[in-house]
Amino acid sequence: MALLTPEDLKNINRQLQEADSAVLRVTGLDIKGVCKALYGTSPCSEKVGIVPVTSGNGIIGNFSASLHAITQYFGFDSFVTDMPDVSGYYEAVRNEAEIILMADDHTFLAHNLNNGKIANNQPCTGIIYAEIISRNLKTESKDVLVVGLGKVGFPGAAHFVHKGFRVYGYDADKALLEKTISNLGVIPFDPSNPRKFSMIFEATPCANTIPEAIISEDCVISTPGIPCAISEELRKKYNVQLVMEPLGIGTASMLYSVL
Ligand code: NAI
Ligand code: PYL
Ligand code: MG
Repeated sequence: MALLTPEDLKNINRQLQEADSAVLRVTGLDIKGVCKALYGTSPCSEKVGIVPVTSGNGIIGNFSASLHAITQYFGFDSFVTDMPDVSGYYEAVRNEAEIILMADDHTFLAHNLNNGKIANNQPCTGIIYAEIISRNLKTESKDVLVVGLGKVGFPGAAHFVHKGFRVYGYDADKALLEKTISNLGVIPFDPSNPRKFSMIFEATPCANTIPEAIISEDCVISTPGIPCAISEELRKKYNVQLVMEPLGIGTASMLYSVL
């Protein structure tokens, strides 16, 4: 998994507010509204225990603090444990956490201890970023391009298929593309024979994966992928509506899904 850096998480509150405005412009709902529509749940000040994890590459500066800010932003009553790892988990439960948030280098989970529901960040991120595009008010088109069909992109593509979209898919990994074609029935997209899209969902760890030839005017690009999939120059030139944020939207999706 591509790991976040402390730099990615700088000014998380401002990044969340900007993402919320972008989601509102695209869908007519804010992030809370999209989550509520998607999962049929709403937070009620549930107590969330955030447990720092030292294994693998270790603590990411700003990660737990960002989760604290994000959970507060969405109406949860959260705290970061003093201790990491198993001791931190013990501390969270002893302090009456109802939901645990914790991440190592492979898995970022939300576990609701009251109802047993558990969520993984990658599918939850793919689904919410796809849901945002599927609620695009600006076009009647049902054509969407998904770039990157990995652990975030594949569930996003599946969500579009489930919602009745005509889904075009591309991944640099040919085997993964073939698997997605046969499992989901997506239409393979050939970058050497491009066409324009008004909706693009991108989930790769690479920059500039969206070339000019596929962007239409006022295109909506929804991308959890870090770094950004499109250059600032192209974004301005095509008046692209960009939904991109490093942690909060996916975390909200996880939390609403376990309520
Ligand atoms: P993954 O490694 O499972 O999938 C990435 C896919 O992108 C791979 O299948 C790879 O072949 C493909 N790819 C790489 N370069 C490409 C290119 N130039 N064109 C087309 N396909 C290309 O990774 P995962 O877990 O799906 O994460 C994707 C991105 O999303 C990462 O940058 C990750 O950090 C980010 N992420 C962001 C979150 C958020 O809340 N904003 C949450 C979770 C992940
Ligand atoms: C959750 C993100 C989204 C993108 N990449 C994922 C990532 O960076 N995962 C690793 C998270 C590790 C957190 C660390 C800590 O500070 O507790 N163990
Ligand atoms: Mg996110």
